[in-house]
Formats: sequence, C-alpha cells, structure tokens
Amino acid sequence: MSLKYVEKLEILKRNTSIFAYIGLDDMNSEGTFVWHDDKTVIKTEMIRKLFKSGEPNNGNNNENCARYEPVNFALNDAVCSDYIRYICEKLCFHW
Ligand SMILES: [Ca+2]
Ligand SMILES: [Ca+2]
Repeated sequence: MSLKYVEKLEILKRNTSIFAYIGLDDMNSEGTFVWHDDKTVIKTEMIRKLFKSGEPNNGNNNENCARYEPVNFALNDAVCSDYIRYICEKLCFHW
C-alpha cells in the first residue's frame, strides 16, 4: 500500500489493528524513503504527516522499513526483518 495520500492513512486507522509494512523504505539511501510500487521518493512534508512524532529515527542505525503501527495510528521506521504482515493495495475496476 502506498500512503502517498494522507487519506489512505485514515483508511488504515479505521480498518487495521495490526502492525504492517506498507511498501516504503530507505534501504538504499538513509533518510530517503522510497515507495516500492513506483520508486518515487516521499517528500519531507509527507514524512511529517505520516510518521509518528520523533520518527523516522533509524534506531540502532538499522531501521529502514516503514510500518504502520495501530497503537499510534502512524508510521514508524523499523527493522525490515520483523515477522509482521504486509498491506498491499489492489486496483478495483468497475465494468
Ligand atoms: Ca533508515
Ligand atoms: Ca523508528
């Protein structure tokens, strides 16, 4: 899922009670978060809107994957090796 729009974070708040990766990481360049789906870079303004206060903090110099945290209803950068779910987005077509 790409939270390129703050409105999508609202959807997660209403419908998700799990910790989950959402397809955003800074593995290639520390502090530069890139969406998996189209490789675009998240803007600083969006980082402030989507991440919880004090995040992303690259804890232990090893936090590169953004995850949604239902406790804070916001994103946190975390280690990429945690066994948590991954939220994907599907396109819907109306014929
Ligand atoms: Ca990082
Ligand atoms: Ca963090």
